[in-house]
Amino acid sequence: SKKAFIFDLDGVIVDTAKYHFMAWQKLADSLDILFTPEHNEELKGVSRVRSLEIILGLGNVTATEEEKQKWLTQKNEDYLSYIEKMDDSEILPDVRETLEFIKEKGQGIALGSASKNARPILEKVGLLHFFDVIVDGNDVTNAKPDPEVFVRASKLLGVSNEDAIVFEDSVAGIQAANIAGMLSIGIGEKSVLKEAKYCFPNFLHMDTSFIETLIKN
Ligand code: G16
Ligand code: MG
Repeated sequence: SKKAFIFDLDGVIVDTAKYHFMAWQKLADSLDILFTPEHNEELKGVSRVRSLEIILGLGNVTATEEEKQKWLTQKNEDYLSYIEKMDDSEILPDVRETLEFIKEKGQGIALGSASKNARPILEKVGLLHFFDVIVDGNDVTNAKPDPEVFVRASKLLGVSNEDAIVFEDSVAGIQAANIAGMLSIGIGEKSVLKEAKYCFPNFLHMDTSFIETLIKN
């Protein structure tokens, strides 16, 4: 039967984590909060609002709703300015080839991202046309590890959860896939993505024969 291949965006398709980090660091600096690359690990796959809460927590900063809104807007404006010049050189290794292979095999392809900026990013790097379905931060109310984003994607592809395969770089995302009963494939370090059914450092390490097996099973 047809499978649903669901891709996370940040950290799987493109490395936008560095731009998120730059924008959050600028905000943290302005609030005198120490925010390091190590702290940034906690923000992977996490929504914008939740990310701000984590950063404010690091500095024990309390704020009004109005202030928080202002900072969220500021962060996103900075982020948008950093990604403005993004192009296809920022696609992670072998991602395009993997998408092409899955497409040739007639399988469903979806994006399942927490980001509200997912569409313009896919457009900038020239990968938008591969996706039959896009579910992003604008469509869901519950953030990963809640499986809402992936469940919605497989439903839109007309595929059951059992026939869905999720590529994820975050712990929260792997948990979301597992909770939904989907096959979780970690892209990153096995020591971090312990709960993933399979794990690869990147798509260069994933043979097309592995994807063929996923389609057949
Ligand atoms: C991405 C990033 C997160 C970011 C979130 C929201 O998720 O991993 O760090 O906070 O999107 O992004 P935005 O502020 O653009 O709405 P994913 O699910 O693509 O890895
Ligand atoms: Mg991610």
